[in-house]
Amino acid sequence: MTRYVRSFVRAGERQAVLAWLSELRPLWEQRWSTLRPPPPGETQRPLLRPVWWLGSWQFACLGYYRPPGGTRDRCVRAEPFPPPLRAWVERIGAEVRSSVAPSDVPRAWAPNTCLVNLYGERLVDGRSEDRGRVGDHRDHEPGPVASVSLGARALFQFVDRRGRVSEERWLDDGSLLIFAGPRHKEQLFHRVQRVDRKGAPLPPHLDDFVTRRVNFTFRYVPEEHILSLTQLSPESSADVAHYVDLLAERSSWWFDARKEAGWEGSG
Ligand SMILES: O=C(O)CCC(=O)C(=O)O
Repeated sequence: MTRYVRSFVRAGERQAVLAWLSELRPLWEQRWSTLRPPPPGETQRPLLRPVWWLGSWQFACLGYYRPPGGTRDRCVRAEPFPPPLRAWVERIGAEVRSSVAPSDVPRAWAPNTCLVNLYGERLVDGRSEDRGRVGDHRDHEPGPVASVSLGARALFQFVDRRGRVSEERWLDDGSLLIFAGPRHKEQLFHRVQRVDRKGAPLPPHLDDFVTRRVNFTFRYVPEEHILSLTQLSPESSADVAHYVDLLAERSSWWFDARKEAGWEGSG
């Protein structure tokens, strides 16, 4: 099922989220470990866009959370949701309870992880490259996913495994989209086909990226699969140490987490 709420974000929340975004220095991750060869047939590449995770961080090089096989060493505890996002989570919970069949909502489901995706143009050697898309994929966290959009509208599509469009809709500024159930979570893939070029840039204002849309996807990862830095295997710790150094430069929460783990200077 899907449920779309056109005007979800309230004016005060919008201001508070824009203020939070203006301080954000998102991370450009590499898709694969920089210490081990990529899987056969894959080549190392940066992600298309910079990201930030809240609640728990799923580093691309650790392979993202992918039950049932990929649950160990995938999710690392990250900084908590800031107040305006907590308000969204409360209202998302109410929307989920009123619109999603209870059989599609795991008993302990509560959004405890949020991926913040920035869409726009990357500036490379004075040229601008459009980064307003995401390729076909599924979100493997159990239960509903709730997606809140700010800025330029995006064409969001559900597609089959051959990439044929099954459903599509424009996600407007300030909207909420919830998707849940076997068809939209397990059978179909989803993607962002393009992001409008209209509208003023959004924060953060970065040297090499002009942001025109920010999307927040709220997900649920079972608590037992969210690890502190010290619980990661030695191999995974080595893979993410450099990123944790960068996060510690950008966030006091990560600075403290790195210190608590005794990781200073390990990346
Ligand atoms: O930006 C969007 O609307 C969707 C993002 C997405 O597909 C994801 O975070 O998995």
